[in-house]
Amino acid sequence: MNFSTLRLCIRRTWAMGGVLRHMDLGCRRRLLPIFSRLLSSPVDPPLTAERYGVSRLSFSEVTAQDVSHFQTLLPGRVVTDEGDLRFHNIDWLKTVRGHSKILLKPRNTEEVSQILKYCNERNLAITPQGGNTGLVGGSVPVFDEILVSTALMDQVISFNDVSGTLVCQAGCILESLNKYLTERGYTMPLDLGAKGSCHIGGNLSTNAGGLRLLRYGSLRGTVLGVEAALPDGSVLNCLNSLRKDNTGYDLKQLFIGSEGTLGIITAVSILCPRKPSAINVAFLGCEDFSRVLQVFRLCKDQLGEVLSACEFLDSECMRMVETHLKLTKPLPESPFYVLVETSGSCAKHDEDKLNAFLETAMDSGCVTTGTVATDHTKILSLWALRERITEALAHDGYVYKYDLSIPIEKLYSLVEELRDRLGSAAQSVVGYGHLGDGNLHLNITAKSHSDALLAALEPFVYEWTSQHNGSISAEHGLGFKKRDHIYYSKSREAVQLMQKIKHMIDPKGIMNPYKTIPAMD
Ligand code: FAD
Ligand code: 2HG
Ligand code: ZN
Repeated sequence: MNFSTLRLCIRRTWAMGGVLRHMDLGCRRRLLPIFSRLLSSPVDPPLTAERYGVSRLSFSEVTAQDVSHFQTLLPGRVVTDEGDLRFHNIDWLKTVRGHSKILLKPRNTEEVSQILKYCNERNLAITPQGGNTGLVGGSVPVFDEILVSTALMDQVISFNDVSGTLVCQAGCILESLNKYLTERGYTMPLDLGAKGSCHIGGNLSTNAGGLRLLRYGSLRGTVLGVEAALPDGSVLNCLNSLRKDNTGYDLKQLFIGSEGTLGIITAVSILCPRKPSAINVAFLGCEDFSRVLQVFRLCKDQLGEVLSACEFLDSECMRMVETHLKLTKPLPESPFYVLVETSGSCAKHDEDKLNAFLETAMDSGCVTTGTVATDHTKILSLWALRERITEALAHDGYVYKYDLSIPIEKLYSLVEELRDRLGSAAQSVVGYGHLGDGNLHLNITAKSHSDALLAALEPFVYEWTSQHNGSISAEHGLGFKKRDHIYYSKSREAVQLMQKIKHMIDPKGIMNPYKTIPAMD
């Protein structure tokens, strides 16, 4: 089938499938966490300590004197009301719950430093919190840790419109930063479904990957500098704006991906690319996963430098977004879908390349159906089918979430094996993710949490991943839920060195305890 025939089919498909819902995605993203909470069960998850049988470490408990100290330090910015704390004690997935009695809202680095110094002296444990969109239980307390929120640290400090270097406070919301940059002809080098709520400090602390990693690389490359308050209250200023700096150890890397266990990131310097002026999205249907892989290979061959994203989802994911979010499938039913995005500076050039790619993909049979969008609203609608899967799954029941790096040729095999293994014990087993990064998001849903289902999943999923030379966390981190599984991806020696680093920077262990790094033997 040539491309003009494809276009015709596409038009017909649009007509048959009905018009995609046009919506203000920005607005929905901002409301996403609130809606999800309102729409799903009002029942809180059990306390983490009870469900997982964790023992509290010997930290001090917050006293009335501590509260009044914080009220003097942060007038009007200390939250102690149980109702107001509820959102902050429960994770986005509603699977873990702590019972912190206090949340602090500093405005600047100095205040964060004062909080940490005081807590360290008093042996009070802390959980740093950004947008609370983390998916591994790292952003909420396990017991009564003091919550330190970056919500009021939301100022842009500087932007250099020649180099594209943005320096900002850690609490800036990702989507707000992107808006700020768009107005100046630039864009953020990362994008994710939680952009309306997550903070840039949270993004760095989890080393978030997201939808643009294929094009712009990981935060380990685009972040130029970090400022962080350490547990003893001292401030580490590595807020560099240089692209090249080979003087000694690169300390900012310690804070990227450390999930709040070493200190609190207070400011960030990040290199931002120019906003591409031409964007196209193709949404394609494939008959099986081997054809999905052929599409990816073809994308790299024929789209090369303009390829900016290559994502995939299976038909179960499509069913989820149709059922729970009422999104409309823009194509006839296919076992797999691939979303290909091109971004560049010359619309004609990119369109020619995309057309040639689509023609080859159709002629070779690796794609059976497809649709293309060049206008902004349609592009957003197609992206919503991929970006909103997490949200749709949250409406399906209790979600067991795995975020795995797997050699690409085996990326989908685990999903198939699990379907056989679990049978009717699971409501749904879905696979989707960042095809271009070799990152599978494997999600299993069930009516409610069940120890038996968990036992069927773990350690099976981790063992399988390790045997296939994968990683048990590609981009979400370890947090509370995956901490003790680190050994599937890291050697004993590597974990021991991490423990030593943690002990050196945080000898009392007050920073986000019970998370990320297993306790020393
Ligand atoms: P939080 O959830 O508040 O915190 C995450 C961790 O970082 C916690 O351990 C916390 O203690 C620590 N932390 C937060 N701020 C600081 C700070 N300033 N200093 C030190 N530690 C801190 N993740 C991806 O990688 N890719 C995706 O594509 C993606 N898509 C998502 C889509 C949806 C709908 C949702 C709900 C989540 C998604 N996530 C994704 C996961 C999540 O959004 C990211 O991990 C995000 O980076 C977390 O940012 P946050 O501000 O919400 O951090
Ligand atoms: C995504 O890529 C996020 O959509 C979330 O990383 C993945 O919910 C998930 O499993
Ligand atoms: Zn992801």
